[in-house]
Amino acid sequence: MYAQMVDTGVKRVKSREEMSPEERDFQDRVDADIKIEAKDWMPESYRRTLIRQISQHAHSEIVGMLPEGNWITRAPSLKRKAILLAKVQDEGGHGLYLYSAAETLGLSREQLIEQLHSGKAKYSSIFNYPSLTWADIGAIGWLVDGAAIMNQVTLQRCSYGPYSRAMIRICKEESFHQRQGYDIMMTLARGAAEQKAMAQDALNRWWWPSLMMFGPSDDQSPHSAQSMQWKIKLYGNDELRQRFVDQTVPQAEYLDLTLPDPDLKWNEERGHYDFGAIDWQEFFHVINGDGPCNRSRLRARVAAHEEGRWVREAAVAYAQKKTAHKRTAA
Ligand code: BYC
Repeated sequence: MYAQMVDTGVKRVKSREEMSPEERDFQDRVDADIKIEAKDWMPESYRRTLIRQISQHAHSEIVGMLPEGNWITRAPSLKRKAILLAKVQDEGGHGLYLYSAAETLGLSREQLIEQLHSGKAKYSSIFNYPSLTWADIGAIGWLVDGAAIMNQVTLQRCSYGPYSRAMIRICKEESFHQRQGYDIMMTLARGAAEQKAMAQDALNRWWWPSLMMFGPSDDQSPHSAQSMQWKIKLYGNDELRQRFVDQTVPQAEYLDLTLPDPDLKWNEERGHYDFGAIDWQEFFHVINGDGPCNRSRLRARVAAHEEGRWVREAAVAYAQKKTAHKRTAA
């Protein structure tokens, strides 16, 4: 059943015969769609893969607050400002659920944050691009949240209970986020010529990085085969990317905007859109720390953490005071 697979990261998936009895039992539970919980036995590499993926996801949520936070003070109306504030706050909340899910696997929040700040842990490539105009806030909501949902809806059914439950809540909020982005794009696309041009320019800049969010092609993805065997991932990167393209093309048509890909066309035989080649060199530059905003994003996160230190210390001091007070009263 589990064919031996070799991929570029040379991570081979174990055949059933190669598994230990514990690993076989574990795989049987995964295959039967029984959720794995924090205290259950799990292979060490399952635990490590989850910590990597969930913490990368958590970091993406809080780093993702930065490009949008950039426009809170410059939103074009009070209504848009209130909506954007709520969205950015939601992303912080998503980070919180995800850090909590990662903590169930044995690492503390401080350790996870330290991995982000030291550059050891990745976060989504997409947040290393700048948000230059108000239309970028529309494009981020429409495309970035749209790509995120495409991936996350499937993660609601992943094998690890705490991650799957966090995703259910996150997905509900993400679909609002996507609609607010599309609403901004619709307003701009139906507005003055300058507004429509601004929307087109944002689409031109965010389209390809959004496709890169799904990760390298399956034949270049070292983790996919194992993660799919363990149902940490339900689908490969290419399948989700294709679904996103198929979903987004009609939405762009409705806006009367043009996707920046001359090779994009409907393929009757496949029943999908064909699309042009992704610049993987750019992707690998970005995930290796050399994107347009990598350094400033990390600087901003580290500064926010330092500036918030007194709040964390005050909360701990207050909790200790309360406990001491209860003890004396008892
Ligand atoms: N960016 O073997 P692969 C959001 C890395 S935020 C950076 O395919 P995997 C939102 C990958 O980590 C959405 N790195 O890996 C927030 C690995 O490197 P390492 C975030 C990437 O894990 C605010 C290497 O490339 N969503 O919703 O099987 C505002 C090989 O890749 C990326 C999630 O995090 C990337 N795009 O699959 C608005 C979803 N892609 O770790 C919106 C959860 C790949 O070996 N994560 N890499 O050094 C996943 O589903 C999977 O981790 C991925 C990658 C599909 C992203």
